[in-house]
Amino acid sequence: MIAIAACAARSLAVFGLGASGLAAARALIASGARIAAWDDDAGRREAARAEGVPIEDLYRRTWSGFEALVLSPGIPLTHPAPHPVVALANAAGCPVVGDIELFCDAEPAATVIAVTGTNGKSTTTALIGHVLAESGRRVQVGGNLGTPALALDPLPRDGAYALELSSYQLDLCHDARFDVAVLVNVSPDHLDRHGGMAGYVAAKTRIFRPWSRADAQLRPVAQAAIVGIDDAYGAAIRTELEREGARRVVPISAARTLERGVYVAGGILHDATDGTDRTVADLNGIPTLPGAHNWQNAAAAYAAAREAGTASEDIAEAMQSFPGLPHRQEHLVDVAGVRFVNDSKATNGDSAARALACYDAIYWIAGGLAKDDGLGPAANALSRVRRAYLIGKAAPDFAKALAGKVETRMSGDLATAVRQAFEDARRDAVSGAVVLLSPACASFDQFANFEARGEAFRREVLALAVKEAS
Ligand code: UMA
Repeated sequence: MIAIAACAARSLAVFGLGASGLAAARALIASGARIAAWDDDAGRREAARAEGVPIEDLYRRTWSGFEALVLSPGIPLTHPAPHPVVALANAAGCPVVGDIELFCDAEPAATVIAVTGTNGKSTTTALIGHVLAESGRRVQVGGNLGTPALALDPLPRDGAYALELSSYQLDLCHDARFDVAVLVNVSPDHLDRHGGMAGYVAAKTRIFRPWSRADAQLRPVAQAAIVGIDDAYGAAIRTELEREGARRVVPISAARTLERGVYVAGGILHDATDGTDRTVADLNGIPTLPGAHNWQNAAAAYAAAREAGTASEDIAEAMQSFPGLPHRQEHLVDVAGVRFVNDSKATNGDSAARALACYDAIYWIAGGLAKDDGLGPAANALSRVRRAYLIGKAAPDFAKALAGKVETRMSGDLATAVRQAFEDARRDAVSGAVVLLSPACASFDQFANFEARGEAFRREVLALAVKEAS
């Protein structure tokens, strides 16, 4: 747990007692803050009360005594409308902050590497953590990825934190600063929450807020900005950062060679950060980093690890043993020549399109709760899809969008989709057949979250494997 000395004896409201809110409440109590916490869910309140978190109804409290509201990232801050508790804080002139702001208030001595982006930020963060750990560094990995930032262990100056930050978390950052800040890519996502693309991009760019000159001199490494420039948003942000000149800027690309920066061409990772092009690693043989989108993640992770002081050769070697992450193009098992891949984390069309580019004969399970742009880029990435198995609320709309492009089946639920996709793949007997769960949708119509959806897929697939083996 991170101690936040700056919060000792401060009076704070904490709203939301899920993973991040509870971690914040624990860290604040341990740091000597006076807190009043609340959650709309009675079960969450009781669980927190049972471990000693002071519970008070924040809808009925006088707000003048609070110095800040610590808000959980999933609770609406500004759009579509501020949550009523946020409105109470705003009316009382009480600043609204998140757990990442508190983490930075704790002034961690170690290097803080923060990673954001629309897609690939979890993989990039995990890869950075893996590379640093393999090179002998003490490292803690968390944030949006899973372990809340305030639940991580304190680290000495030569350690490093790798934090995945969502746009929700960045929206709640005001003075938070990070040593190495990484933006992997930007494409439309979470637009309802940020009031449109401008709000989303503004939240993402908060990751690059520079240290003051005096503070920068006290940090363990020089401040750096790693920016993916394969999309127009990232390219514009890079230009702006270079114009500002506060951070060293390292552009990265998986789409073109760069005279200066880190790029991947044909799966070969190149480091040209100082203007001299050096070949660093061959990514083609790393099974946990398939596809060009993972080249982008690897380039970002490489650049971040370099800026954090890791040697090129050590990074290249450690990448080879990256174990990958669950629910992100996770190879589960091969049954009767059919490969099953769990990409439940693909909650938008952009992410699904990236997975659809990686396999040759795809039996594609898609659907759930669609985003505003429906299938988005996935609707044009169908050349290797042999059939689509549609589930959840989005199924009728996706069937219309795919009509005339690819044959679809209205599977309805995941278990049916797995069964139908396997039967078809086995009957077709083409080489390289893959049953791919890459839904291009949120999961909330049928599952608690994408992890639950991925675990349900895993259970269905393993049951099928057992049945086939018996
Ligand atoms: N709540 C209320 N009132 C409301 C809404 C929610 O009281 O109107 C309460 C809920 O009852 C619950 C709590 O708020 O107890 C949930 O807070 P939360 O949604 O912020 O979730 P946490 O459990 O704190 O998890 C958060 C991140 N969740 C979100 O941003 C939605 C987790 O990211 C993250 O792993 C965790 O902190 C630790 O840092 C998940 C996520 O889905 C994976 N992230 C989004 C994404 O990746 O797209 C941004």
